[in-house]
Amino acid sequence: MDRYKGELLSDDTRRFLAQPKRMAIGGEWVEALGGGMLEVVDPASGQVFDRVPAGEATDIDRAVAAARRAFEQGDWPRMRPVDRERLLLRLAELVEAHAQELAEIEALDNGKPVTMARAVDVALVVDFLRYMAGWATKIEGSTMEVSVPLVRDREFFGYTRREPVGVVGAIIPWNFPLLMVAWKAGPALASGCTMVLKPAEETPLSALRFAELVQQAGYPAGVFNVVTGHGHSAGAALAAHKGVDKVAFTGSTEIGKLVGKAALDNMTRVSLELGGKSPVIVLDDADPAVAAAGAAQAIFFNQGQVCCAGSRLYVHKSRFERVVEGLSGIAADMKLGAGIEPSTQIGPLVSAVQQQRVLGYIRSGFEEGARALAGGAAGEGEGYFVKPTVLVDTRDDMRVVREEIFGPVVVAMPYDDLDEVARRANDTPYGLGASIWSNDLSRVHRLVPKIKAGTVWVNCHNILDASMPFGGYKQSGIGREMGRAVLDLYTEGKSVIMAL
Ligand code: TXE
Repeated sequence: MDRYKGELLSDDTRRFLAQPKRMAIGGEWVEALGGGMLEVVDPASGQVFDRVPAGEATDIDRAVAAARRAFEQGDWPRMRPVDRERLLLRLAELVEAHAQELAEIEALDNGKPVTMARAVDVALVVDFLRYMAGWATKIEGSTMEVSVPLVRDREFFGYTRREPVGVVGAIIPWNFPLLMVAWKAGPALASGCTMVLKPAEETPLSALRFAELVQQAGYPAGVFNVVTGHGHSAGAALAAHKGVDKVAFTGSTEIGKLVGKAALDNMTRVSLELGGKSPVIVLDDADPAVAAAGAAQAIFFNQGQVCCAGSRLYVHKSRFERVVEGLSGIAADMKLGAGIEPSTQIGPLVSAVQQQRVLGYIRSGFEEGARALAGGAAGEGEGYFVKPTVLVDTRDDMRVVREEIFGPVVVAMPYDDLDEVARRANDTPYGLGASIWSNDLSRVHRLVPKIKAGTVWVNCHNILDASMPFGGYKQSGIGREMGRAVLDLYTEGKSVIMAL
């Protein structure tokens, strides 16, 4: 465990790692009632380097009760919108001040390159919290002219209000642990909700550190609670809890369906951000070198563990050889290593389970006739590495083309014409993202409406901005996070009609 004491870690991170981990419930730092603990594993070495409480249903009960109290009593419900804005700005400032520490925690816990964690994950968190802070004072209703045919002799006045939905139960995955905390906490805290967060069992650390910063920013006790624990116990209890008013879930489509059903059983509002199999479509006018670099970034960013990763590459047949060659060259040159090493470009996958899942997909591709132009195997060493992999000779019916792999594996296929590629791009149960690579504006604009995906990028991929709604068509989910759109998920509409 020398790595964790060595020069690669800042003093702040070492201090955080050294302290015993407890859950944040009602302003207190508590152990799980059942006393259980979860081991936190370093994906670069397979070694356990920390432990967090294994919260269960009873812990969820007390966290929801704390969130309910904070929602209905005390300072939070009386707080002015401008004060909620000030608190969120303060929180953003604290995250920014601790950017390096948070990036190091992400790199250790998830395996992702620390440089990326700082430049992308933490930077996006800061931007998003600031963006949501601005909305706290801009949650508005409208006034209406109400006229009633039956009662013509009376005048009416109507207006709408948007009220915080209440207690939010947020369940998040391990691929962007801190960013997913912010995607749920930003709108919840801006709109006046309180929340209980259940981070992924693989990556609980940054959520706990974030909870400390929430406390430091001055939020009232019980507004933001964290219960660490397993999905099948703590997660399932949160999704089905009658005291929760809104469930916000990001994760697999399979679990998303369970969570959605459990929430709807109580008619709890629910938003789901789920899996994807996003196409990257290269038109015949695209510069092959630019397209190859773009396709590499689309799939290899975050080791391919991105819900909108560009995992299916469709290249016009006139450009196919050159783009795929360029992409394979980039893949072969990428430096694998521990996320905490500053020179690492590709870290390990998050867990042994995920590594085996991804290697299993690669094997199934080979069995069905695919060929690897790069990668195709585990990386060296103890960690859960998978080499960046480019598969060709794939057909549309293969599992590697149809199913979400969630690793650094892309399938590359040639196509003939635009109608064909639009049909094949849409031939998937998912619809989260897509990118089009071309400078031919007319054809790009004709293609965009045909693609059934929540985000279409043109000459870029995986670009996110706080102001741009993000979410999926089809089995990629329900609802849009970020942008103005997210406020609808965290507020309830009320129509007020008054007879004058
Ligand atoms: O996800 P899960 P897993 C996809 C990706 C990956 C696969 C499996 O393809 O290979 O899912 O990953 C909590 N009730 N994505 O198993 O299980 C769990 O504790 C309530 C895509 O890690 O969906 C965690 O907090 N909650 C995805 C969260 O759900 C439950 C990101 C996500 O875990 C639960 C992650 C239950 N019964 C995986 N079971 C994306 N779209 O970004 C688990 N959880």
